Amino acid sequence: MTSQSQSNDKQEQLDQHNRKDPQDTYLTTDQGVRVDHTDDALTVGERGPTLLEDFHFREKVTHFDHERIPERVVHARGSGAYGFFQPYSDWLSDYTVARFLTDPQKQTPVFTRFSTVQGPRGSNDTVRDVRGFATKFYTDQGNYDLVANNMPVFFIHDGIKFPDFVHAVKPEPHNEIPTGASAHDSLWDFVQLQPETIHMMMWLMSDRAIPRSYRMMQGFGVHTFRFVNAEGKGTFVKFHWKPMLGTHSLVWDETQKIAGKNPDFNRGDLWDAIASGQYPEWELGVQLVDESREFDFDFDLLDATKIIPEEEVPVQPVGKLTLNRNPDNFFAETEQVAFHTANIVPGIDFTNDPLLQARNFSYLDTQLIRLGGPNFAQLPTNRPVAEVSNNQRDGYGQMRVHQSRTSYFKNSLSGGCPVLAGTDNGAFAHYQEKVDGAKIRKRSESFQDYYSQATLFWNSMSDWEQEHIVAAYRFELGKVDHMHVREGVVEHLNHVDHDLAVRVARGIGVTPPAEAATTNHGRSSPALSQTNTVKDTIATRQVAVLVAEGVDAAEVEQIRQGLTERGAIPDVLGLQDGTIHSADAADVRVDRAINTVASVLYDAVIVPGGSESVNALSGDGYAVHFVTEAYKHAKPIAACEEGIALLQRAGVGNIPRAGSDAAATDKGVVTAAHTDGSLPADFLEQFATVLAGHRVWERKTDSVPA
Ligand code: HDE
Repeated sequence: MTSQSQSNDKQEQLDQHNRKDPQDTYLTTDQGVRVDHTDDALTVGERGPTLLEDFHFREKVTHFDHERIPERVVHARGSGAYGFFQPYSDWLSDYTVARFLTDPQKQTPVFTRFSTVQGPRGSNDTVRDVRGFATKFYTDQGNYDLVANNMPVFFIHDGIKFPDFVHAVKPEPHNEIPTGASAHDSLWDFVQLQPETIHMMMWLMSDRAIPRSYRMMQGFGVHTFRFVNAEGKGTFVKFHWKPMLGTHSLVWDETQKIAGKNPDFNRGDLWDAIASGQYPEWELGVQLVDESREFDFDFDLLDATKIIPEEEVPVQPVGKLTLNRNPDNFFAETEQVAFHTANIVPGIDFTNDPLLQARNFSYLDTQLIRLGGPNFAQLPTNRPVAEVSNNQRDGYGQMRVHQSRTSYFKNSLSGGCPVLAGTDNGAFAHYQEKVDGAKIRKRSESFQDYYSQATLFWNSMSDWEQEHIVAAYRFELGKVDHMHVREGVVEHLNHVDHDLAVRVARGIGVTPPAEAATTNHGRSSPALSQTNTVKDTIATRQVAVLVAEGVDAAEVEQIRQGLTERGAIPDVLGLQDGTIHSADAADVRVDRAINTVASVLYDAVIVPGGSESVNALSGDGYAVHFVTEAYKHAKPIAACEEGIALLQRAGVGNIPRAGSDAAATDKGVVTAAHTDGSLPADFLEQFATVLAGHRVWERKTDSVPA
């Protein structure tokens, strides 16, 4: 049952109708007949054939045989949670009649599912890929789905190309390789032949494609949608989700190692944060554009390969999304949830963005095959809290028992029910847009600028972000067998930025272009850089504290407490699990043995003092590698007194120590000497400041062997 703090209309509906706890029940067949034996089938004698009349065996195995449904054709691997959305105020009511966005008293229940795109259900979490961020709002006016991604643009601008794009990015058809990766010939062949992909490819090669956590990534509705107010006036709108913990990413080498050490890294992270009460939160923001300004931009608002730079149209905060409840059952809830861009409510409407128009067809269509028939809206996670009443009947899996002898409109036999509503009692009214034109297959000229915004993105990146982008292009294109494909991509990059093209070309055996194909316009949008994200919290950061017999117990306790108070999660890792002892025989609880984890699963490392402990750790290859690898991945590292020796052993450079030149030391390496048996007061504060910045990007680690 739902706890009081998580209770809302949706949870009460699930409590009443759908949750099933096996506590205090007998094992039965699907027909409710109690079963006394389920380990041996009914056979003729102890060694004879199995009998057809064993209804329990046949039902059990038949059910099992049918337990798989088609996975999503894209976004197959995902993870979801329930929560609520609450607006800050009613300021949006001038623009939209959607009450869930305008009533600050109202908490609207939601279900959000995050996903990767390319890989199958069983693939790794930390692949280079776009992440889905789909939210179903169970509003009083019906379900509204905001089916978003963590990147604000898309690969193509017309949905008719979507099957081509997906076929190109998915594992290649002859050998079904690679899984969960875009580094292969067919994707890059598609890219070099479809330059509208280039802006999105910049995002995909950036660190946005390897988020540290679903809780630390932005979400974007991508398309220009439309708000409609009480007077029927429309306003263009772009939706943004901003994570309260900031937008942070992993390092590419790290992601590949995590894929082996913990393929469920992002899914587990979401689950654990919610289970421990550290609820993830995002702020919903909107960019609003008056319809009179439709043609005021140097790109087309209907082109989903373009952003509206935040510096041109600010993102205005609307309210907050909080996820506070994990599902009870992955299949029933997360696998069966069905999103659809056309699930909209009064106050929100579409535009003629050709990508959006195609999606409005695709999502309903795909649910019919995936969920096996037209009644999937009755499944528990999909069911609206708003009343549903219509003349749609029958079909596979009909759960309702409709009463009355009519299932048609108009009728007189059932008093005309269900009756039509008007806008005064909440009916949806389509926005009245005048459209006039010839039937043609031709995309507007205003969609044809493929490079300007790719250049804007590149110009907005800090040095370290640009380095990561160049390295990503080199890695991906370095996996492409066909040289003409590599060359084709470099040619496009030369339209984005000459320096970018030259740097990529040099790494992949392509002759660098002699001169720029287009002059870089020099504009940038600081909001696009992760350098400018939230950096004032260490909440939920995982910190490894390395210990062995003889560790300074007081320090471990101080570290544990200091980090926990700041919302971080210390994990005390020992050479073995259980309880160990300090030099003065105090007990130290080890959370887990170091060889069951790896540095790539943590955000930072601390080595407390204690000579015996540090000697033992320094003699253990796994512990030494742990520190070296964390250093390589630009993570904050701290050591107390004797612990500094482990950093030296691990090859950590520029360690700050008494007498060392402060300017030459590594800002991300924090050290402390004991003062009166305890850590200096500012030690953890200094460490927390570095950790809040996520990584120490200015650290040069190319020569670190890990
Ligand atoms: Fe999707 N997309 N998509 N997509 N998409 C699906 O629907 C599709 C696009 C997105 O957690 C499918 O239920 C077309 C943009 C998310 O269940 C399918 C086009 C954006 C999810 C489909 C796009 C998205 C999907 C597969 C181009 C970001 C996962 C299974 C016209 C704004 C939802 C399903 C979940 C899933 C079609 C482009 C986001 C086949 C045809 C742009 C987050 O219907």
